[in-house]
Amino acid sequence: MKTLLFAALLGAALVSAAQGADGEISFEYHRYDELRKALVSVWLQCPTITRIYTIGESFEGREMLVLEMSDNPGAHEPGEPEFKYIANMHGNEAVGRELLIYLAQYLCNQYQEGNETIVDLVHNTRIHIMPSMNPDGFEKAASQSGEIKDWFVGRTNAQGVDLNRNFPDLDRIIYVNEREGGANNHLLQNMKKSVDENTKLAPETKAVIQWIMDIPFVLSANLHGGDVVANYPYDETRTGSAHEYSASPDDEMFKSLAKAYSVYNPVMSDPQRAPCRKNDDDSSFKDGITNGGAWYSVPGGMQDFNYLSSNCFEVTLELSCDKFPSEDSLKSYWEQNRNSLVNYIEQVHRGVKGFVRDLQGNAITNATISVEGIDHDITTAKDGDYWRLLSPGNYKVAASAPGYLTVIKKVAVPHSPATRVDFELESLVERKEEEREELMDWWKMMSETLNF
Ligand code: GEM
Ligand code: ZN
Repeated sequence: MKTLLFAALLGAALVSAAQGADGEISFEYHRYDELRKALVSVWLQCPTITRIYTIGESFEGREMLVLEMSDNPGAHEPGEPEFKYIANMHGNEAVGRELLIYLAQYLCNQYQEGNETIVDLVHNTRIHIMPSMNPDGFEKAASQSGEIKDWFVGRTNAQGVDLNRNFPDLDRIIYVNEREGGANNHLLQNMKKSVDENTKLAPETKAVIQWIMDIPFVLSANLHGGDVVANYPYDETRTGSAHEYSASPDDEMFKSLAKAYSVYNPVMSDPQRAPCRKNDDDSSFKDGITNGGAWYSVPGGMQDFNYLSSNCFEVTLELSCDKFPSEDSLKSYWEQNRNSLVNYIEQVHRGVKGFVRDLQGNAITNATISVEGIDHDITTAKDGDYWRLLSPGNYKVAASAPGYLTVIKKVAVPHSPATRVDFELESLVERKEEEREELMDWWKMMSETLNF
């Protein structure tokens, strides 16, 4: 992933950086070039805590830009969780795209003003913000003349692929594994080659898969439009039926995550809210949240792919009845969603976190963290660091790795912050050596006592 320099844009961006410094956010739509400029001006305004990079290119060659925000941009800090927001996967769903630009500006402004919540968040989290996963679709949708946009134009990428149906369908695999036994996590592990060679995967999908594989994301959200609800896994039903509650092993936590978003959005959480359209079936919506399968089954979606291929928990946020509302409504969408967007990032600091090391203090990468009663393991990252999101309660948490003795610990988890639990694993080779020495000592003692 390369850092962009944007030398040509500096002049224009410096002007907007100066405007941004007084905390002003301009609530307007950003076409591709304007999106680039807006991100660059955040970078110029907050250079010590931001970085811009691209994860790849769209089919038509537009960059898939990410603004990273952290006290140490460009690096994973051992023990610090990583978070991502992705919007505009459906190019015609424009609200999320704009909200993420405003969020980047807001976080930068608030950081500079010393807002303690934001300063803490930026110091303790690595936040990645991608306003547009489908820049080609957006340009197509935005270039329609007039205020009213077609419901579908620009939804797919430039090849006509619906990116939220284009991910490897890992739900099908997990449902077989649930019945017949098999891995309960990281299901892409032996399929990486087939992803690289798969011609059905759009370039945008491939870039995001690679991104998910490269960075130890803990939590994310995928911003959509067309309804108002926070949707959580699983998205695809077990039986193939069109509507059926499809709980994941982390159903409790996912409900809590979805609520952490909906509760601060007064429209989403309004029990009196009328459906977006008269004939919509919102019967699965409660407290502004819904299980994906209960709403309608989605195979090949990005949300479940995150959970089943990596350690990342993702929810899907539907933010507006209109997919491409008029520009003068953008400010009110920001006001509805601002606290939710910040509160949702904070959820990354829940559950249990820590390090898994050997007795010499060396990191154990790829160790398994399992929680009794939850059939979904997560794994340690490069430095042996892990983050296991959990709702409040008492748990037995085990750390294991091939060649080591498993350690199990009892942990009490409050609502937040995350409880720190480190594990030291003894290698089986060392254990065998110890046992051999003990046996030798015993034998020596016995032979001396009995005077052999
Ligand atoms: C969605 S995704 C959100 C809903 N998920 C489920 N399981 N119903 C899509 O991709 O169809 C809606 C959208 O396009 O925004
Ligand atoms: Zn969508």
